This record gives sequence, structure tokens and C-alpha cells, in this order.
Amino acid sequence: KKTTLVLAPFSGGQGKSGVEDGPEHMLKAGLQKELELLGWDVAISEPLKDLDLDKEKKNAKDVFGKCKRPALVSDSAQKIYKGVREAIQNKTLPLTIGGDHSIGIGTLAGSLAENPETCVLWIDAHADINTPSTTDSGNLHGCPVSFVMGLDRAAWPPQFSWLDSVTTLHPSKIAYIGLRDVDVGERKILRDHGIAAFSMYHVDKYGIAKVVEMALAKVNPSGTNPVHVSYDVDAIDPLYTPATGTPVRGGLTLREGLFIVEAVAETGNLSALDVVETNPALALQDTHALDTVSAGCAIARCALGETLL
Ligand code: DIR
Ligand code: MN
Ligand code: MN
Ligand code: MN
Repeated sequence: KKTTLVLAPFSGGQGKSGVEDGPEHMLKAGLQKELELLGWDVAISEPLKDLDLDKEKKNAKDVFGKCKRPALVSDSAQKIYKGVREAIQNKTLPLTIGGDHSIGIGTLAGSLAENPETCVLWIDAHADINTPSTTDSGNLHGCPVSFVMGLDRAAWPPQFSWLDSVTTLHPSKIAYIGLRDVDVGERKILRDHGIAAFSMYHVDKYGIAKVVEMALAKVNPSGTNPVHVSYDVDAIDPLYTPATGTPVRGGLTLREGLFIVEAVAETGNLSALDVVETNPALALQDTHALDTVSAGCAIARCALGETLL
């Protein structure tokens, strides 16, 4: 069992600084050792190492229509894309640690390039499926899914043309769990494409075990395809993960949040994991950063089999 920790200390997909420190905090909390104790060989990859993120983030000219920092987001996503591909080519499971969720453009594109059959569970309070036309905030961390699906290419900032050669994600191959803050334009996209979206309503109605079962049955009916889990820590209630950029109350309990990845681990189909949007700088007290970072580490451990005895 081998995994590559792909470090993605990136904040350009949204406006709050501090989310770029997520990877460092998770490593300081002992993530590598924890995974080794579970029997994993752990390699580390730093695809953004040569990028001067501070300098690039201040480039006021990097805008396209409403989109903020398209050149920086695209460049970083492409570097992460290459890092994820390399991890898979090395026969390791890529575990990408963010950073904001715009890095999902790179991680999902990497998975799809290596295996076009890849299906996706997107665990999030938000749908992150705005397009450059529908986005209100202009923050590209609210748009990664639309890029990976190839929606509305005519409206794309030109920098994203490298995605043209990558297999797009078919709408039937993604399911959401944890939604509770979805923009009007996003609702229409979800409906028009018949995308499986399990909101907190469905979690309350059916229970988390049934929801995960339904989500997996929808995206991976044969049960034989690789599953990429892209996990935004804001899916979990801010009681447990307060240090994140866009917290929304009424979320998953910590146990529900961990159960999702435990259940995916149990299928044996997990092919890649992202853990994103941990922002220790937004903690109002010490416990906030610790709780959020330790929840992020627990997501990784559970996905990699900790609770399968
Ligand atoms: C909102 C918020 N839908 C946007 N998205 C967030 O900016 O497009 N995603 N926070 O994680
Ligand atoms: Mn979110
Ligand atoms: Mn919103
Ligand atoms: Mn997200």
C-alpha cells in the first residue's frame, strides 16, 4: 500500500489567506506517521514548490470577466494535475492536501487522465459547480466541478485551454453529499444535468449509511470503477471544523463525515482523496484550528482504512 501526499498550499481560488497553511498544519499534526502506522508507504510531492504564490496573488491584472486570478488558479491546477498523474503512474494513491477547493480542477483532471472511468464523490456544503458565467463571487474555488465537466467552455478564461485534452467528467459520474448552500445558477445546472445531489435533508431523511450507498450506486453502479473523493472540510458542521473559509451551520456531524470515507474505504475502490479548505488562520480560539486540522487528518486516516479492523 503506497500513497503520495500531494501538498497543495494554494489560496488563489478564494480571497481569505491562511488556507495555504493547511498542508503544513496537517503534516505538523503527524499525518505522515499516522498513515505509516496504518501500513502505508508515504511519499511526498510538492508540485507548487517553484511558484511564488505571494507575489502572484497580488497581480491585479489577473482577472477575466468576473473570475479572479484565472492565470494563477489555472497554472497551479495544472501543476497539481501533473503531480496527481505522476502519483498514479507510480502506483500510489494520491492524497492531495489543500489549499482551497480550486485545486480540485487539477486533482480530478489528473484522475480522469489516468483513468477515464473514474467517478467522484464531492463532499461539501457547496456544489462548487458555478461557471465563469454564473459565479457571483468570482472565486474559482466555487467553480472546479464545472471546469472538470467542460461546461460552458465558451465563457472560460483562455488559460484553462490545457483542460481541452483531458477527459471530461460525465454528469452521471459525480454525486454530492452534504450540500446546504447552493447558488441559484448552480441549482439549475444540477437539475439540467440530473446530477445526484444528496443535501443535508437527505442525510436527515435516510441516514448517512443509506445516502453513501445510494451515492455510490448512482456513480459506480458496477462497483468496479475507481472512486475519487474530493472532501471539503466545510461539509462537516462548523462545531467540529470551524477553521474554514465559508462555514455553513447545519452540517454533518464528525462521525457522519468520517463514516462517508470509511464506507468508501470498505468498497476497496478509493483511487484518490483530496482534503481541502482547512484554514487555521480563521480560528477564533486555539481549539478551532486544532479541531479542524485533526478532523482533516481523521478524514485521511479513515479513507485509508483506519477503522476497518
Ligand atoms: C459560492 C461559495 N457558491 C461561490 N462557494 C464555496 O463563491 O461560488 N465553495 N464556498 O466552497
Ligand atoms: Mn465548501
Ligand atoms: Mn453561497
Ligand atoms: Mn468546496
